[in-house]
Amino acid sequence: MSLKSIVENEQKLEKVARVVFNSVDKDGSGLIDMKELENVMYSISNDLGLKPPSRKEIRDVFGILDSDGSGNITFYEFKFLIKCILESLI
Ligand SMILES: [Ca+2]
Repeated sequence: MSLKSIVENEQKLEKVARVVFNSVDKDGSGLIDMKELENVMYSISNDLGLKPPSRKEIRDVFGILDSDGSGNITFYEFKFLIKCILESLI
């Protein structure tokens, strides 16, 4: 399964995003908070061999993703992040 085929297929994207979302949502609340986003950003940058994100970068990403300003990231907001990450890797 190529990255391109995931990005271009809404159902595949949904499936991938759901698996990642559940692994990020450590407390199973159905929402991702700042701490949970911080953990995932650290592990992604680590996996990709990039330097760890700064607090500002984490806050910026959180602010972009939390588009309604609720203080949590919903699954749909998160799915958008996954799509952007995959697209950046293609
Ligand atoms: Ca949570």
